[in-house]
Amino acid sequence: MRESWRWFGPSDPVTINDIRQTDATDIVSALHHIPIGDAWPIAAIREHQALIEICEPGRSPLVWSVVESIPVHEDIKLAREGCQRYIDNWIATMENLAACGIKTICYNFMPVIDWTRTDLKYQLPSGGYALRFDQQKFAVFDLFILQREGAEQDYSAQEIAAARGIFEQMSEEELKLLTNNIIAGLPGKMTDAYGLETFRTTLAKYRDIDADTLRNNLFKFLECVLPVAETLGVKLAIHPDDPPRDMLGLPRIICTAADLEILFNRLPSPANGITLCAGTYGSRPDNNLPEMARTFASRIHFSHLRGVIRDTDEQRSFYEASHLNSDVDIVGVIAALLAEERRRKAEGDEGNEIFIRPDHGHQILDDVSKSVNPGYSCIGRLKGLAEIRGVVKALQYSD
Ligand code: DNO
Repeated sequence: MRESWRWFGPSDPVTINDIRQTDATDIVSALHHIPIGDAWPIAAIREHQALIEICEPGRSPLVWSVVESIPVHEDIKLAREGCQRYIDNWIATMENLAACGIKTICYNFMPVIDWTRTDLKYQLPSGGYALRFDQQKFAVFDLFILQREGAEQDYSAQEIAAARGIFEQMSEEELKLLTNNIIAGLPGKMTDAYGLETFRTTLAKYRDIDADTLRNNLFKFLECVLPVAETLGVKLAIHPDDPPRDMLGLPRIICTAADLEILFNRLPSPANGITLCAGTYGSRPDNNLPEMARTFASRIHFSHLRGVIRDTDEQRSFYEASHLNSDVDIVGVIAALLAEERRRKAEGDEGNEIFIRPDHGHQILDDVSKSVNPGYSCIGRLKGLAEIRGVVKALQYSD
């Protein structure tokens, strides 16, 4: 198991030398400054790699091992005429990364929005802060701020009334914040930031795209990408849709074990793999994470370890809990990942380790007064990593 840490590049308030002090060995990063749809040139990849890998003699080395993510242009998701150009660019990026030795690639196929939360500073009983997704606030956005055509059909009369009540209580400031959280996107997002009007226009492009169509568009994309990935020895790791269900009238197709079965039955290529994001899949009560980790073990190249606690009365709402105390059985997931690594080793595939990273951390201690990318605090993530590391050691000891 390789301990990795996400770095957003030179503007990340958590520097490479800070990360070095966590004792993580691998870096997860991307070229966020290159416009979505363009190919990443080798020179730009090498420049970023040098920022990560060149260090003073005697210091612990860090390696850029995982890309999170190469964004998939909306035209590919929509299978629009002319999208082949973007697929070719995506493949060129993958080839260039492989030429630089970076061969584990996370990506996602979420239309229009990437990962989404309604609250970025949800206060915990400890006084620290977490990220939260609140279904009622999301309904406020959808029904009363965005005023999406047909939105009322997606909510019960009771839900609409509750959302109206909340909307009427919210200040201008709060409404603006909620809107920004949803349409401006969160760090690491692989979609553009929108204004309300462009957001509506972009959503409208998906009017005729249902889940089957979107799935077919993913297959068309992968049919072009997988053969090249196989030749290059690249492992692709699709990230689930977060939160894992349809939203804003958009289909979301990587949400459950059943979705993954469909993907692998259709495209069994060994290059076709997943990012097991425990927190994302775990925000649905019908996903059993240790079981998913065992079922799809050979497909897991990368894992985001974190947990969520779902509201008891509204299971679609959740907050990001501490890494080990949540509704997600992280210890069970880690045990399954370690078992898979033992299997790979026994079969002679020793170097094929799983990259894990402590996903989103709380904002605690010095994080609170610093500028922090939501979810990507230093101390909060380090606490998560330390807890995960403890579990790994304990499980390895008892083997
Ligand atoms: C959130 C992340 C996502 C993820 C992309 C993967 O913290 O897990 O931003 O990086 O959606 O493609």
